[in-house]
Amino acid sequence: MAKRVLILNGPNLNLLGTREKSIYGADTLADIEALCRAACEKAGLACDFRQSNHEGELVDWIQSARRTADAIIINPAAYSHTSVAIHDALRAAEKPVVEVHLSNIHQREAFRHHSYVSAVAVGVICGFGPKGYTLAIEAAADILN
Ligand code: DHK
Repeated sequence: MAKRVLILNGPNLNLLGTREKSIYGADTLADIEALCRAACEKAGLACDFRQSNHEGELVDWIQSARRTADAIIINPAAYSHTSVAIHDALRAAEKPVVEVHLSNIHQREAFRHHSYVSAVAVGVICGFGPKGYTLAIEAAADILN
């Protein structure tokens, strides 16, 4: 059976394509989902792609991943910089985590330089736009195989 990867997207990423295009690019979240589905198919992984603006919903999905996923790829968006709850849920999931950011968060405002997720991630990819998701899928496939 194919290994399963849960790809989570945090708040405001539903606005991609219309939001601060000079930072986040012109691709919509649907474009990124299509990219991820193609990359997962190529890597032989089953893809579960989701977005929420709500911290608790993301925590619920991460908790469910304990039973339903083999790896988690997450762009926590603004919750990267604030959420101990998402950090704790990812730690409790005991699955490999790959963190993705579209932008290079280290080039931006100081409040974006720290991520609570990075401490529980195998690795972090930032600054490569949507390609970061395909790099994360390749990394997850390497970890799982
Ligand atoms: C997306 C966001 O919405 C921001 O809050 C983060 C991240 C960066 C990104 O680059 O994908 O600071």
